[in-house]
Amino acid sequence: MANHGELPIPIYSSLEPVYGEGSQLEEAKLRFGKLKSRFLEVFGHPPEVFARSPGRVNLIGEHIDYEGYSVLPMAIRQDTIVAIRKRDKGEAEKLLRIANVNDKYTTCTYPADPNQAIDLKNHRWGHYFICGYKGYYEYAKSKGVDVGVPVGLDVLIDGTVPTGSGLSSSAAFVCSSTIAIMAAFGVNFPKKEIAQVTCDCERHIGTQSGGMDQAISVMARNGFAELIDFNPIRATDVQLPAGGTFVIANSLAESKKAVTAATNYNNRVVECRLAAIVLGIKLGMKSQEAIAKVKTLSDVEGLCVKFAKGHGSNDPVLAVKEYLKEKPYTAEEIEKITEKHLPSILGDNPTSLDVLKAAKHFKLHQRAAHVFSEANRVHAFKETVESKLSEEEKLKKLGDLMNDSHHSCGVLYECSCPELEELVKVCRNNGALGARLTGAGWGGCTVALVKESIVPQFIAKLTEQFYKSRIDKGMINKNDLGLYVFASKPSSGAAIIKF
Ligand code: NG1
Ligand code: MG
Repeated sequence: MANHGELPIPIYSSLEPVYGEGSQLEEAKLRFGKLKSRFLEVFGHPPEVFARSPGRVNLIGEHIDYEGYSVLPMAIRQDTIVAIRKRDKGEAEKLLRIANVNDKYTTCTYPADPNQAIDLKNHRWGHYFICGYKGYYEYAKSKGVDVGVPVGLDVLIDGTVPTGSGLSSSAAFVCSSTIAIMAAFGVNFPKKEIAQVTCDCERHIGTQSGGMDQAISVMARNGFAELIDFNPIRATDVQLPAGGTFVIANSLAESKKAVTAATNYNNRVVECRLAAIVLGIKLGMKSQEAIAKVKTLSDVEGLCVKFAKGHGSNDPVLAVKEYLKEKPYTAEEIEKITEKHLPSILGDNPTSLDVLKAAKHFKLHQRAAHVFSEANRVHAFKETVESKLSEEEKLKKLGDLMNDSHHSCGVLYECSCPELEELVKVCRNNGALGARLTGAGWGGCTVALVKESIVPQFIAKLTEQFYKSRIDKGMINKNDLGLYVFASKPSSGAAIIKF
């Protein structure tokens, strides 16, 4: 099954197709049982239907999805489950009541108006559900579905993807919410379309995200990593070499992406866009119309490759080296090249204006060099997996690519942090073939490629050399270690469960 995006979200009447057998299934049975009784307790009715969507670990291809480039993530077993019930038309209050099994998250209430604005200045955990809610209505309307008058919804959330850790708890939440809402309204759509809707609607939270997280959460298949292409979204199964295991480890530095967007994530999106425009102009784009169409580095890749070919290469990085200076650009310098004010270039997105206000300068050379080289590494990774090399050679090469990716993220994209650097070093010192930050960075997790045979020792070493001091300081509880460092196999994507 090469591209399974055409299929709708599967609907199951039992937990086995999602959670397999053995201890995972037993755990899931307990979780769903608790969720049902808690729902009844909170809302006075049982839920009608459940939806689940997993978190993910990105193996390679960081900060390039929003530039239009393919990435290579896999789903993890940790997921978000949404239990939902549509309130009867007769029930007076038209409210969305969103409760959580975790007491840390107090119940959020929102009006049932799908056109409501999300209050970005006051971040609340329930906002992610509202993203899905708005997304559902926008999309359903565009498909000609009769959405009727909004009704109240009772919702209970149970998420096991650690938050702020680069494992995409946010996409697991938004995707499971959107799918639960769809299921409550009795509609279903092709996965690739849901991946696109959920990507668009998570942007309501204020980050100019790419579509990787939602695409993998919705389209993953058990046992495979996926190569995700964009425009249009497509997923292609990638069978990872048997002898290797990916170990995920949490740096314990929490990345609060929704609140640091202007200086971190969205800043990089803006820098890439400006780099693309400057490159386009330097490589001969003249008409304002053509320049206005340049949004991402992939839009000027053709021109960059053409330039490289003139120098006997295919590598767009050559154009970056030639035309973008290494010293950071000031706004004025860029405006001189573009002959336009930056707010007029970026004004189509209010969060870009926040970036402009916060930015001192723009590192166009570094960001573009990262994006083009990382895009190349994704293809090298897939080609290595599919090559005729021995298992041993494959694993070594994949590890090298992961190390190069991390270096580029740290030095060129500057999205690492001291805790991630320390953890990556500990991983490599203890036998990892490669280790890198995963997800947006600035905190969160690392992913290490480790030979299957040494996984238990490897985790023991990480515990001793990274976590022990943090346990002693009281940052985490020893009994919770399994939540912070674990080996992961590629798990399955989103599902609707009705029983
Ligand atoms: P995290 O921080 O793991 O949710 C984010 C983006 C991705 C991608 C990565 C970096 C969101 C929802 N996700 O992932 O689209 O750009 O950073 O590769 O913002
Ligand atoms: Mg996220």
